[in-house]
Amino acid sequence: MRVVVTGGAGFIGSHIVEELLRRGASVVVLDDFSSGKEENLSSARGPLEIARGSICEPENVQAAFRGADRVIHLAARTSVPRSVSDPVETNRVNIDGTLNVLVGARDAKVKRVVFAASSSAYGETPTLPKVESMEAQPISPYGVTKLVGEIYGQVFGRCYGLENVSLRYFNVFGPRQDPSSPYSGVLSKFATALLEGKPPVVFGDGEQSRDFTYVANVVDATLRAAETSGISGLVFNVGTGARFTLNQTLELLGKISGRAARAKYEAARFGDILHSQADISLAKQKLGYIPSVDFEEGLRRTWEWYASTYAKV
Ligand code: UD2
Repeated sequence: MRVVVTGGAGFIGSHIVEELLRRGASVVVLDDFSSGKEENLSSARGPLEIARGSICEPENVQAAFRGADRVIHLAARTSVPRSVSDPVETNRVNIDGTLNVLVGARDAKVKRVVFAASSSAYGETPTLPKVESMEAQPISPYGVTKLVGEIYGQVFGRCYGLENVSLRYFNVFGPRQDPSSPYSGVLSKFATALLEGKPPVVFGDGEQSRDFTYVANVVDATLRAAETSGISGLVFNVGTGARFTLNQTLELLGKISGRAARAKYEAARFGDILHSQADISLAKQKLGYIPSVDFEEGLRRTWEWYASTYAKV
């Protein structure tokens, strides 16, 4: 089995690549290294090719997809606030780039494309938990691009018979999440703040909540979506079904790390949603997905990784 992972040098992608190799697949990573890093793949062992290039160039996509059985499409501009400040760039990569991926997959007769969609498709709908049958109401350009990616996939299924599955990831966290941008995931920020002996910054009162999903669960769901038959055209939530507030999270992290985790509270971030929580019944039923690493265990593993990686520098 030959699998292309676009964005395979990124945080989530590199974990997927490692697991594919572990299961005996040969893997091609297509990545422009704009946010991906070579060191993310340094512990990957097995038949791995790295194609350096952007999905925005159709030639890169064509070359990488030759002979592929599956494509797992993660390459994207992933920041919500950045999409607000530069919607054109996010659109170019996330929509035009995804279209190139779908055309390339169709032409290379790829069996299936698994698309990394996002919980941001739900936007501000107040109902919890979020179910796939709810109306999508994205409130950021990023959310729009991810929703369009789902629809494009489904349309390629209809028009060209290309199998496609979309996964709405909910707040993924774990080792290798890059803490260096102001838009980095909150848990990477919290962990590195504690290591630096600085107070973690909380935007708002800290009572907002998220369905924080440890990356190993996301890898498991993604590989199930690549393999399970009879699910083409479907969209699945990939979360844990639980939610934790930032205040609860800091308390847990303080306990795990043994460090004082007293927050510095700042003004709420514009455009933030208050609560997010996935209903994962559909993924359970159709993919047999059951999150195997709960939040506390995920947080412990994540802390250990940041402590060993960032303590050295
Ligand atoms: C996540 C995803 C995004 C999209 C979205 C869907 C990440 C990094 N982003 O955005 O891609 O799928 O979900 O809704 O996973 N916060 C702090 N202090 C900090 C950083 C953040 O208090 O230093 C707050 C932030 O204001 C928000 C919460 O923590 O209320 C989570 O922020 P985030 O950037 O980790 O993720 P989110 O939910 O905005």
